[in-house]
Amino acid sequence: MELWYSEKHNDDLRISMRIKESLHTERTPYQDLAVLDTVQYGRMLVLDGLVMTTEKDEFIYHEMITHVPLIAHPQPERVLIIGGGDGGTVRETLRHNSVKQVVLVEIDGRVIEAARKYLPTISCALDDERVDIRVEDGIRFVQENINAFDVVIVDSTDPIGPAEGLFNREFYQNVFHTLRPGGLMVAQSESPYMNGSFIKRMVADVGSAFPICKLYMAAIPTYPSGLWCFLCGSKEVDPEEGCSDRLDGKPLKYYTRALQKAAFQLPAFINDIVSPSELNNGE
Ligand code: SPD
Repeated sequence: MELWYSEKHNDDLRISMRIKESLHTERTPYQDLAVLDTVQYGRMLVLDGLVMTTEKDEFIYHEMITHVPLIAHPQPERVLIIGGGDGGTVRETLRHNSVKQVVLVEIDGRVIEAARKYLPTISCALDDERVDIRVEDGIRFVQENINAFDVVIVDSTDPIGPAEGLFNREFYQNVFHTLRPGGLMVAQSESPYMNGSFIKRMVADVGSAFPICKLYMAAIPTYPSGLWCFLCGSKEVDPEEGCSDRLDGKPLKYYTRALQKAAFQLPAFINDIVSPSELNNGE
């Protein structure tokens, strides 16, 4: 008998993947968690019925959410990751030799435990001595830690359930204050096909907290529509730029130095959703 995972993207659209085996399912205090072994994408972490990451395509999301802000910063030493309990963003952050400490604030400790057990290629850097893991609420963490980080990466789930409070103006203002002078943040910001009005609101909220607000994209096959956005808020540096050789020789599979700028070139339909005057792209 064939076993299929089916994810509902809206009332008229679902995507399905054939699975070899269900490795783990549980209800954590925050969400439904599953690890499935798929034929096409290898092992896959699913939270509340939505794909978070898979062994085969995780490199795209994790490299792009990490290296764009870290290369834009001239000397990132302290990095805060909110969410990201699977460890992929931690792994990429530690490729930057300038980084002295990574604080991972994940509200759901079960995500970390499941990733350690079932997704070793993604969670492999969680035990690095530079990593400080806190199982707590990222919303409160940024309220209580002022002027503490060079880069903040909001590697959250979708804006429903436990991550809802990571997508509003007050949260971005607190992220601004948790950053040191010259710091910048990036937040995963959903699909421009499926969530255009949500992205527009997010741009308004980040743009009200940061003087520089830029949107960039990557193609991620297992996320709804396959096209994904990331939103950057920066105090000072232009996230399209960056001149570090920190990544030279590292075994990357998606990010290139040319993409640092190219990822910010938006197609016309996104410019129709968020007009260039609402963003600083290309300035
Ligand atoms: N719709 C999926 C959005 C998931 C974004 N976060 C993924 C976490 C991977 N570290």
